[in-house]
Amino acid sequence: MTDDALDADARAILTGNDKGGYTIPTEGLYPFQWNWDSAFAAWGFSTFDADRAWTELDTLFSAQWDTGMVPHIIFHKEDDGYFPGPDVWGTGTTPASSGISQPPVTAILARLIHERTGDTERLRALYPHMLAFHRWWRDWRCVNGVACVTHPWESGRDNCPDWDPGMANVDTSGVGDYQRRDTGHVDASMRPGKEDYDRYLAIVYYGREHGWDQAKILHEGPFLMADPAIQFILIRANRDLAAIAELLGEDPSEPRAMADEIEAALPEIWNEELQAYCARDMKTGEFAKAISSGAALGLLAGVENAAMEQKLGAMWDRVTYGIPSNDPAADSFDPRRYWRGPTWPVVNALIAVGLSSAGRTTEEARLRRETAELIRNGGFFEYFDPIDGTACGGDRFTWTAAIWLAWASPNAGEA
Ligand code: 9WN
Repeated sequence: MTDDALDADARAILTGNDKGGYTIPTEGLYPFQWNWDSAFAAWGFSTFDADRAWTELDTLFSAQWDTGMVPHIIFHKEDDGYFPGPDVWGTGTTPASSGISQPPVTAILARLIHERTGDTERLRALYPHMLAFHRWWRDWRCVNGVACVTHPWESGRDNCPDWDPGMANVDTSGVGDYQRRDTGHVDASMRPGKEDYDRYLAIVYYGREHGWDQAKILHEGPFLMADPAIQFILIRANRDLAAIAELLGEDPSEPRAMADEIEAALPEIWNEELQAYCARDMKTGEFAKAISSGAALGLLAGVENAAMEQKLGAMWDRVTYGIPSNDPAADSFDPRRYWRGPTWPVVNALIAVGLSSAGRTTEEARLRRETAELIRNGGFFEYFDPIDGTACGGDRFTWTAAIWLAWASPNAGEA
């Protein structure tokens, strides 16, 4: 397929996955609206339909809780094809939604969408919602500036070895039987294992049993780990929100202060042994055992650290295509099993946004070339084996199509 034909196919994927104001990540495997997937979808739409791009974000924020949280899944319509569905989450919201969030990339992408489309009024309408979302992260997920997740799904990097220390202490004795749906759509060898799922559910049940009481979940819940990716995303997202505030004539001091506070907490997640910023269990202090793509998102935040860059460079050089989700030198590396090794085009795109901002054009071009090769050879799949490029997970995937249009395609223009 030529690049022009790929552009056309990517647009067809976005419009095909459009369920009316929101897109699903892919048919079958993920039949609802997902938080960070939608932010990427909006970026993709902005290359050919500005109005539809902003609508995607408006629909996402229409499910925002009074607390400011934007849920990780919004169950607009019933569908038995996914587990756990709304009954399992039991949040009682309208529209039905899950009880946790996902990486807050909306401000980063809304700023890029605005640069492309110039729709200041649509951005203005979103601003207070994005600010409330960032405040929620500050109040309910940051511990003295260290950004944490209360469930691996909240990180968006579900079964990354980053979460192994915290997951090991999750009690699954009350979980009982359940029927997974994901392995009916894609090969089980590419998905998280049964033990992972038992623990995912144990954490969900805790939230439901405690009425999604945020203080309870943060201070007494079964899982609380510092997430370097969210730490870096929040630094960048708050700086972008401050820039948006300035553009709109609003006061940028609050998002700026949030960025500064989170950046000042970085020493808390510095792993001396690995010479990198790492996931860390906030209950035990234990660090993750390997460097992950979470650390690579330091480039998105513009955090400079020579020792870590050297480690990240070595990790990148161990594969052929893109930044791997887990270091190939680690025992836990598995090139096709979900977040334990494969590369994700969306994560590569986020890293590239940071490289572009820093004027690091050679590395940005390499990352773009490698990601484009994966898509040209394998199609618009969810993720890829970073060594041989095998396409994995769901096909005709919204966010892969979106980042092709907005970044990886030679016709995309600047990230
Ligand atoms: C749980 C939709 C989502 C992504 C996540 C990815 C995966 C869900 C799952 O799919 O997570 O949220 O059931 O596996 O890990 O990043 O947003 O594409």
